[in-house]
Amino acid sequence: MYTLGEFIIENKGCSSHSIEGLLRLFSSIKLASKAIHKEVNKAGLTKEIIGSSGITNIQGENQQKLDNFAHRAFIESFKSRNVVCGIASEESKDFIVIKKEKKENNNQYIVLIDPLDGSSNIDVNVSIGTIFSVYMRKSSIRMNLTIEDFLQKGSQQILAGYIIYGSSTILVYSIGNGVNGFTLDPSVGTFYLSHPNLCFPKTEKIYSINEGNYAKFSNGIRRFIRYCQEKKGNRPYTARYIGSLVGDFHRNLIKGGIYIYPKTASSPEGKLRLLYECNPMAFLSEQAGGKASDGEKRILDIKPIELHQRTPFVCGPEKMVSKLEEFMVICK
Ligand code: P6P
Repeated sequence: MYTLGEFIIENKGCSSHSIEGLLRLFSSIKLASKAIHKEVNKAGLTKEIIGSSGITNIQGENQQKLDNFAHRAFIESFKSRNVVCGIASEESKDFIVIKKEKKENNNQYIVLIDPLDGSSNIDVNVSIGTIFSVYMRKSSIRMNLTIEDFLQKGSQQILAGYIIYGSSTILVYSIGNGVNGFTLDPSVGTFYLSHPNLCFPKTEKIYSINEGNYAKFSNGIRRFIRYCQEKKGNRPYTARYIGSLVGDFHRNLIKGGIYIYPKTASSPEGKLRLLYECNPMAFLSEQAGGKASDGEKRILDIKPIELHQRTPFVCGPEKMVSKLEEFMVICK
C-alpha cells in the first residue's frame, strides 16, 4: 500500500514539476494536517480549543479557535519547509510573504488556503476540512511578490486538494492527472493510498443545496430542485446537505452527487470564495470527470480581481451540472 510520498515518486513521470519541490510541499501539508487532526479529534474535550476565539476574521465571521490554530499550523509548516514563497489564507486580509532562507529554486509555490472550512460544525462534531490550491509564482524571483501572483485563473493551478477531518482523516489531491485519496493511519502518522483514481460515478444519486434559501433562489435553481425531486428515471435524487463544503463534496465525489451554492437575493455573489474554495474544488471536479461552474461560466476560466471575492458555485457529475445550467438559461 503506497504512502503519499511513495505515490508522488512512483508517479513523477506524470508531473512536469520537481519531485523534490512536490515532496517538500506535501511534507508541509501533511505536517499541518496531522497537527489539526489531533486537535479536531479531541475538540470536544478541550474547552480551550473549541468555540469562538472572540476574533472576527476578515470575512466578518466569528473566528473559531480551531480556525486560528489551523491557519497558524499551515503558515508555520510552509515556512519551515522553505518551499512556498507566498500564502493567501481565508483567515488573513492580505497575502503573506514567506522570506527565502536559502537560494532555493523550489520556493516558487504560491498557496491559497482555507485552513478550516465549515468550522461552525466543530462544536457539533460534523466533518470539517482544509482546502488548498497551488500555483507557480508569476513575478520574477528577483522581485517582490505581487497580488497578481495570487489572482491567477483557476485553470493555472498546478495542484489542488483538501483534507477532510471526519470519521477518518483523508487527504485528496490532483496534480492534473486524476484524483487520489490518502487516509491517515494515526498510529504511525502516515497517509496511505486508500482511494485511487477517484471519479464521479456515472449514476447520479444526490443533490446538495441549502433548501432553507429556496425563497431567495433564482427560477433556474428552483426549477432544478424540482427536477431532482420529480419521479422519473433514477429520480427523485436523495437530498443530502451537511453545511460543510468538504464533507458534502467528498460524499458526492464518492457516491455521485451535485453540490450547489448559488447566488441568492441576499448574497448576489454567492457565499463561497473563488480562490481557496471554488477553484480547488472545481479543479478536482474536472479531474474526477465532472464539471464546475457558477451556473453559467466555467469556474476555472474566471479571472480573479481580489483575494476574497465570492462566486456562485455548482460542481459534480457533468450531466447534473449541465442540466442545472440548462434550467438557468431556460428560466432566465
Ligand atoms: P450555509 C461553511 O461556512 C461554508 O463555507 C461551506 O463549507 C458550506 O458548504 C457552506 O458555507 C454552508 O453555508 O449558508 O448553507 O450554512
